[in-house]
Amino acid sequence: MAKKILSRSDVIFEVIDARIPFETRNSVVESLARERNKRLFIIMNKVDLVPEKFARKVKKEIEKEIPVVLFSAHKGIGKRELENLIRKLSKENKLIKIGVLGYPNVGKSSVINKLKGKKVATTSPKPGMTRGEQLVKLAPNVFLIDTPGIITLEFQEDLAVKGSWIPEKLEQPVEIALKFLSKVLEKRPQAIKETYGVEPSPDPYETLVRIGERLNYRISGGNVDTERTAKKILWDWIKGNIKAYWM
Ligand SMILES: Nc1nc2c(ncn2[C@@H]2O[C@H](COP(=O)(O)OP(=O)(O)OP(=O)(O)O)[C@@H](O)[C@H]2O)c(=O)[nH]1
Ligand SMILES: [Mg+2]
Repeated sequence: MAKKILSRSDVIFEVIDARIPFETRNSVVESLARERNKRLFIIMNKVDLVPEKFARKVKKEIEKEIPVVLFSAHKGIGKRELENLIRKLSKENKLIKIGVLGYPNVGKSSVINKLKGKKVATTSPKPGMTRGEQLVKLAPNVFLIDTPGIITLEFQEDLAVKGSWIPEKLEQPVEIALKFLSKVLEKRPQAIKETYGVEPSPDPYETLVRIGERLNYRISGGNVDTERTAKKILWDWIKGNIKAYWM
């Protein structure tokens, strides 16, 4: 499907999640764009969830290779800049189709809705919302193509940390939440306190238990329901409730 959409697009917008910009750069999208000689731009969405300084630093780094627009579909940041870019691109072609691609849940449909100025594409915190492709007319000669998220061949745990996987569908949510927590503990432990009001422990498992106690998620007998806690943590990450980010 990625190949089909790529060959039909004149330009590619690769949407990434500003919190985990490098992890959400999609190697399938980037290599296909390169192979087929398509102009590629990175839309770094959800910049409302990271400090401006961090976003600028990432932009500078990625722009060694690919132009980047800092964007927030929620706050409207970067809308003007992206509109100008599209206008410029559309002057070069009579008719222009822009394929909007990227991992699940990075906000592809939300970016399209923001540009369109109304809700034309369905969005949801649930990864895998967009199923088929959808052509959205932005101007008489400009079309955006909304697409389902593209995942690459990688471990389920890595996809889960990218927010590309529905937590309920994970085989081992606890292990995956621990992997995610260890990343947060390394990069921005205060996010745990901010979100859950508990002190993080250097040990991810202990941190998970503290969060479960605070949420009062228990199994019969009184112990913490680690599985339910794990899923809640992963959902909070997907929903942008945990303010962590890393390069
Ligand atoms: N904080 C924040 N959340 C956003 C932003 N853009 C999208 N989201 C949220 O991210 C989630 C996914 O958005 P979608 O637009 O459905 O993402 P998508 O890439 O189309 O997802 P799939 O169709 O599942 O691949 C939703 O809960 C959105 O509300 C943004 O700029 N900031
Ligand atoms: Mg979508």
